[in-house]
Formats: sequence, C-alpha cells, structure tokens
Amino acid sequence: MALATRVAVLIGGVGGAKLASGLMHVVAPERLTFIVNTGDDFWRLGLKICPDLDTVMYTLAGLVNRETGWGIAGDETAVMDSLEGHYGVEPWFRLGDKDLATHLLRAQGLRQGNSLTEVTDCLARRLGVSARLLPMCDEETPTLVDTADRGELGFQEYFVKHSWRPIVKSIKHKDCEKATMSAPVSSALETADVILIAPSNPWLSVAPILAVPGMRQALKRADAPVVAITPIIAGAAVKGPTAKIMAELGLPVSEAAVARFYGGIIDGFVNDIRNEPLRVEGIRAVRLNTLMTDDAAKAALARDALDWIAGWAA
Ligand code: FO1
Repeated sequence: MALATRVAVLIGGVGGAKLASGLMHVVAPERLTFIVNTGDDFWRLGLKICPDLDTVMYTLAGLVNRETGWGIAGDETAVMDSLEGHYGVEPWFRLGDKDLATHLLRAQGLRQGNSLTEVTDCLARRLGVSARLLPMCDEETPTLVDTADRGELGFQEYFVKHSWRPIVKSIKHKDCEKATMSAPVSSALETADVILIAPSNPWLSVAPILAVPGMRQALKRADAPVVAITPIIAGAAVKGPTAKIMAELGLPVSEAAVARFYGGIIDGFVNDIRNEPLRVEGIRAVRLNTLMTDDAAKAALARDALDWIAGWAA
C-alpha cells in the first residue's frame, strides 16, 4: 500500500514531525503532502517565525535538533546573546544563528509579495525536501490562548514565555474567518489516497487547521479515509500540554475524548497498544505502538497505520 499511496497529513508541533520522519521511510516523498499548522506563527524582531513549518522542514531535511524537536542541530545563539549582552533585549524566544537564515529569507520573500505557500515551497526545495510542505493557509490566523491567571496570551507567550503553566480557559484562532484554503491544500485533500491527522495537540496544533473555512468540509468530502493518530497514551501526552489542556477544558484525558473531538471528520483512529480498545460510534480503530522512541518506531508506525488503512479502505 505504502510507496504508491498519496498521503496528506495534517500536522503541527514536535509530535507530528516524528510521524513525518517515519512516513518518509514508507511513502515516496513526492507522494507526501504535509498541511502544517501556522497558528503558532508570529513576527519577532521583524522576522516571520513559523515554528511548525520549520520543525517539519528541518526534520525532513535531516537538520532538526533532535533533543528539542525544533531548531537546527548544533546551532548557536551568538545573535541572541548579542541582543541581550549589547542591547539588553531579553529574548525569551530564542532563535539560533543558523535558524535565523530561514527567518531572514522568509521575511524577505513575504515582503517581496510572495505568499507563505510560495516562500515555504522555495525554502523546503532549497533544503532538499522533496515532500510537499504547505501552510494550512496564507493568511495570519494566530492562536490566542485565554488563560485564567494571565488573561489572553499569544501562542508563544503561553507556550514558551510561560512554559504552558497558565490555566487554559479557551483557545481562539484570530481572524480565521478571513482565511481561505489555498489551491494546493484543496488539491492535496482531493487527490490523497489517505489523509492522516498526526499525533499533534488536537486543541493547539490541529484545531487551527480545522478552523480554516472549508477545511472540515473538505475532509468530510474527501474520497480518502481520514485517520487520526492518538496523542494520548495511558492517560498522558507523550510531550507538551495536551493532557493538561484537556483537563483544564474539563475533558477526560483519554483517547476517546480525542476521537470525539475529531468526530464527524475521521473514519479511523490509530490507538496505542497501551490503551484500552476504543469504543466511539462510527470510528474504526486499531491499536499500534504509537510511542515513537526511535527512527525504527517512527517508520513502523507509519507503515503499520497505512497497512491497516489499506485493509479496510476501498
Ligand atoms: N520553544 C521553546 O520552548 N523555547 C524557545 O526559545 C523556542 C524557540 C524556537 C525558535 C524557533 C522555532 O521554530 C521554535 C522554537 N521553539 C521554542 C519551539 C516552539 O515554540 C514550538 O515548537 C511550537 O511553537 C509548538 O509546537
């Protein structure tokens, strides 16, 4: 099933990038399209930072810092240190020197009037990434996190400056009603043989993608089966605030709650072997090892998930 299959993946964050890496071993890169969350994006020091696009791009290019899951391996921060040391600018969001090259080129490309889709494609191709990398939309729809103790925060303020400690009351996708699905995103969903939702944070990293007008309808209308992979294993998140946010939103920290969150747009759910069997109306499920501890586990999850889908998708 794998190599000839056209796979589109809705993805955000570090967890998603691990699956992206696994898929690269199983699906021909030119048949892989990643539709990436841009709700984390913000302008900083006059540069457009796109953390989830960069995490996927660097992962696929073999450049990513594998300890953090973001930024470039071995990067240094001479520029950030100079900002702080010479100018007293306290960079709570730290950009590596090599990483800055990406942000400089992206900001330049955008200021020249290119779309984020065009700029992203140019950067990825120059890094030798042959899978297609698409922002979920070209408009800016920043994720805002309304918190009990610090009011409304921008995503990176919540996630980095305050280390996702604030208590989440609600999550908004600013100006999402003005966003539009780009032609490449629509085409990727129409032509895919399989559509996967990566084990990214559903509320922080996937919800912004689903908030793009027309995205949910495109997923429902797609011929391809839509299958989500659980970000919850044994009642906890592998990494990041997924479980904490679910509890703060009053949801049970369970894979069933995630499956219900995606209810109506998914046909299947890849559960974890450590979890109880999933019982959610109308959703097929399988239990695989979704804990991607090394490259072999990432590839195995990608292969086993696609083989399972091949077994029931017409
Ligand atoms: N995460 C941090 O916890 N601290 C940082 O200083 C930081 C800088 C950073 C720079 C570029 C980039 O692409 C990502 C960066 N991240 C940092 C991670 C980022 O906040 C998250 O990966 C996503 O936004 C959440 O999915």
